[in-house]
Amino acid sequence: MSNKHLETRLIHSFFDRKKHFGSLTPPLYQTSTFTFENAEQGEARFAGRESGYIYSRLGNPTVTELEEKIADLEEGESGLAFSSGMGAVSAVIMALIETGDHLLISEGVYGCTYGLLELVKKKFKVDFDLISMDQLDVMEEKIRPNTKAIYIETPINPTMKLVDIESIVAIARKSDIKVVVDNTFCSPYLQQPLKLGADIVVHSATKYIGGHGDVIAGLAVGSSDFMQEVRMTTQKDVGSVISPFDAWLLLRGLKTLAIRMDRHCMNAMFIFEKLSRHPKVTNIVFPGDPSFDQYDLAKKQMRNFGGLISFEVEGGKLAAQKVMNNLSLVQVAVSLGDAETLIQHPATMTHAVVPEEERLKMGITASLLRLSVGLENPQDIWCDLEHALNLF
Ligand code: 3LM
Repeated sequence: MSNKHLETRLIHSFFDRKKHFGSLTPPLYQTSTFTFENAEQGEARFAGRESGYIYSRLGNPTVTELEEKIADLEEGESGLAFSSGMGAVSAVIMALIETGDHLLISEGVYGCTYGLLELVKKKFKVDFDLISMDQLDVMEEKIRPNTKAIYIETPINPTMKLVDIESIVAIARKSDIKVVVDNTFCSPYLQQPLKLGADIVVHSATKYIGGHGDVIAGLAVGSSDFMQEVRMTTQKDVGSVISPFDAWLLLRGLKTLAIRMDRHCMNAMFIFEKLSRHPKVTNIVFPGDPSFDQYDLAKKQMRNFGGLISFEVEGGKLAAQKVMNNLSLVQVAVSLGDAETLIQHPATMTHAVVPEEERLKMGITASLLRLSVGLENPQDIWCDLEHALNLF
């Protein structure tokens, strides 16, 4: 379907409606297993001589529809769906590494991704270096013969720093190093890392792709060979598969991704302009800020600037907590990309697991708040934020 615009591809399906009574939306195959016509057919399917479904951990038609759709949207060869974003991240990382390997990681990643890296370091002796991705010469120096992959987020959760995907890919290409991009903050509507040369894209689909705060899920896209390896090893045998119902909810969420993202971006720009003029806001990071030092990069690799803003208030943790406690419309919650505007305190919430020294190097201070601007009327969001800031 790649010859149509992304907005159209988000809505239309791959399945053959004629085979499903003309059903407009993809049918939900809420089944754990699939019956065989006879023993021989079961044997042939297990042996791979005959295609067809066997058991929903190995594949399910509703899930296939979602996997084909995300591959199409990211313009990759093959997609896979998982029971969470961490399911996608861990399956991809585990498929890439062997004991003794080394990884380069953007200085700043989601807290549980950092936790996973610490775990594989301890259990499987896979070392990693956190690198400030704007120092490309330092990065080249850190590449070892056993470096398997460069894993980045852009924008980085929650510091909103960007990583230049094309520059990273150029360095990785000099050796046989895979580039993995966590595209959660953008969704394929705002950024398509594979088109910039990355090898694998992962998503927490819990966020913008689901968009309604009712699903925990993950997605990954890459070459057919690599995704098949993931499917048959770190997904099938480890077992982090999405339920058919959650896949169906994501297919529903995707239909409105483009209009939701446009509104998230518009609202975030409005809130950024207000927040940046507020005397109690001491620092603000938003890729759409014309004075942001990566503004040109944001314009180059993103379609628009996204719905997330991070900002600091004077007075450290207590001041940040007071602001959160003074809000009433904006909800104090982790996660992002939902219709509701959400605020959280990364140092004590999403990134609490990262040791303080690393956290500060990443730019996650005690004063930092992360705002996921929702779909409400932006005046109402600002009214609530302004009130909370004025009160502390
Ligand atoms: C959060 N983030 O509030 P799930 N990659 C990125 C993410 O932001 C996340 C994941 C992967 C948040 C979740 S914190 C307890 C809540 C960039 C999740 C993992 O497994 O679907 O949660 O995705 O920043």
